Amino acid sequence: MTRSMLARSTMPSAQHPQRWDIFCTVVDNYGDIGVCWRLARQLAVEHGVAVRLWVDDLAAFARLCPAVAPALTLQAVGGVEIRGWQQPFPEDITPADVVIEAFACELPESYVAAMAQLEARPRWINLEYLSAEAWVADCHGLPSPHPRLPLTKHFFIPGFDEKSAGLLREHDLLARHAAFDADRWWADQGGTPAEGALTVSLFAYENRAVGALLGEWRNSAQQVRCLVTDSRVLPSVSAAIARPLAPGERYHDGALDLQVLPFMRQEDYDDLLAACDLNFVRGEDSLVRAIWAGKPFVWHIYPQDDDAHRVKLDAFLERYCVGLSPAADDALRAFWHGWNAENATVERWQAFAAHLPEIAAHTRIFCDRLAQLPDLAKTLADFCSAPV
Ligand code: TRH
Repeated sequence: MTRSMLARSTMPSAQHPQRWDIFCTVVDNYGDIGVCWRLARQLAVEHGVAVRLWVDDLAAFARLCPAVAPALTLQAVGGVEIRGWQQPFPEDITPADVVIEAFACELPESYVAAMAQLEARPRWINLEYLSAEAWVADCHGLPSPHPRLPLTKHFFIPGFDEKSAGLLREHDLLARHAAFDADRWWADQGGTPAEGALTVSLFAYENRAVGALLGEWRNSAQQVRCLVTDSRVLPSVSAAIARPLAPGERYHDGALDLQVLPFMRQEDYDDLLAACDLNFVRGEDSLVRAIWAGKPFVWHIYPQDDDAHRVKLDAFLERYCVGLSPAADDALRAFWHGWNAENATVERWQAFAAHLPEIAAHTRIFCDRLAQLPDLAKTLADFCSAPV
């Protein structure tokens, strides 16, 4: 297969570098490939460039994009050329005009050497993890010269203001959410929720507070329709109800109506977020998608050994909570901190739930404000087309 065989939905634009390589290693979970896949598609579809996405774990990729065949080391999906990143790396690959190493994954040595041989040196980007912390403003865009070769890498850091790389957002995402037909979606999930029910999606890591949360919902005056994703939180749910639950199963107890969903296509996960009143999300990519859904959410941050995640969580809360009433602010922070504590709790759930209408209006404004910033694919395309 050659590049010319790849589908193109828009004509390449004249000003952007035309060939892009994105390298992705799947460390654990789905965030690394989730981000790279969105970026690759958006660059191809909205910026009309030829993208080659190198992924070391096609089986993980296929879970969120079932069109990917794990056994094929070369294939085209959604306008993107997908390559299995195997060892040893092929010697005959010509580096692209822009080379993105996602989340500091290490590029093949032979590939880096080939980059240095090219007359027009590629733009080399290290796409970092998202952070709301203040240091991002000082580090985003910084150059890092190679110690031996005539190459310079630039740091690209996604974030929440114009001094960062911005956030991934397709140009039509908010319009798609606005046009989303929730009634129809719920009908496909086995029935519209009871009148006045709180609808919740639950995507998280293992969490000891799940039992207490399900207890709150079971005893609540309001019906709770909870959709649990097939993720690391599922064993916590099964343990809490003392019954193994598999995708497709449903469980009723008191006011709680709980349903387990199979792991879904990435696009379908967006619909889930749009359909629910409250979304529990985790990691990086689902956090950003929850913001764009414009609904209240609770973030289970990826835990780090040195507790760096707590600083990151608070930096995000500082931005997100601006403008909330003191009572809603207190309840939200207490609940988020409890959910993320080592001995997790459901601190002030009832106060948090009581403030959901205010938090919903607030999140809508937060979403619209962030949508005024250029999205990550655009910042990247502009940066890479600027003269060196
Ligand atoms: O899977 P994650 O926990 O990924 C994390 C983070 O990226 C973290 O920063 C990183 O250090 C760690 O991995 C290694 O959560 P995240 O980032 O939300 O990614 C999940 C992806 O999976 C996201 O793109 C949404 C997608 N998804 C589906 O496609 N289908 C599903 O059913 C679900 C639940 C998620």
